[in-house]
Parts: sequence; C-alpha cells; structure tokens
Amino acid sequence: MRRRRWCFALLPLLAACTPSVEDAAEGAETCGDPVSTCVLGNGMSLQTRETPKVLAPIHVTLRDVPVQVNAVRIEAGMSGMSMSPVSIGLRNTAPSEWTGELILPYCSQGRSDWLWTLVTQVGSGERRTRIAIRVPGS
Ligand SMILES: [Cu+2]
Repeated sequence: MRRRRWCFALLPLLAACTPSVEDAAEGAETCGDPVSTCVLGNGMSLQTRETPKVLAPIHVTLRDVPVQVNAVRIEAGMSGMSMSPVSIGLRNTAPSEWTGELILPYCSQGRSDWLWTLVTQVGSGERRTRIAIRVPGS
C-alpha cells in the first residue's frame, strides 16, 4: 500500500515537463556550485547540502537575508518548458537564515538547465531573483 502511494505521488513529477514558449533565462545569475555556496548580487548567499539532483530532496539554506524579510519561497522551472509549478516556502531557522527542501521533477527533454526564482517578501512587496542552476536529470 505504501509503495503504491509513492508511485502515484511520482506520476505528476514524471509527466511534468513539455516544451513551450516562455520566459527566457536571460538576466539570471548563475550558481555553478551551490554546495560550496553562491553569493548572490543582492548580498544573500545560497547553499545546498547536497549536489542538486532531480527526484531527490535538495536542502537549501539561504543566508544573509535582510531581517525585514517576512517570507521566502523558491519557485523552480525551466525556460521554454511548461511544467507543473514547483514552489516551496522556506522557514526562518535562524537570524537572517531561511531553509527548505525542494524536489525537482525529471525533465522529459533531458535538460538540466533549471531556473530557481528566489521570492523574498518584505511587507506586501515581493522581490524576485533568478538563479540558473544545473540539476542533472540522471
Ligand atoms: Cu524540461
């Protein structure tokens, strides 16, 4: 019973990704090695506990987040692909530090050029930072 439920949970992930005409990756910052931390142009730094892989939890820590930020989430997608939205909310785990766990679907086109959008909320305003991160599909 348990195994069957897991399969159903995976189905939408496997069917997630089809080509479409959408926003391009231009303007995104590149994070080449998130395990050893990427300092972003906005002063925050992003680190993953493990080398990002699809279909496996990726533990993300965001540090040096301005104290006035009251919510942080990560939206993940691929430019030119339409896919079920991947969006996770991070938790404020220490002063200026937010963490969360992300699972990315397998890309049916074999692509690995993921775009993560960091959405930080201050009051009712949102700021979006786009980061290009390679997440191998296999
Ligand atoms: Cu894709």
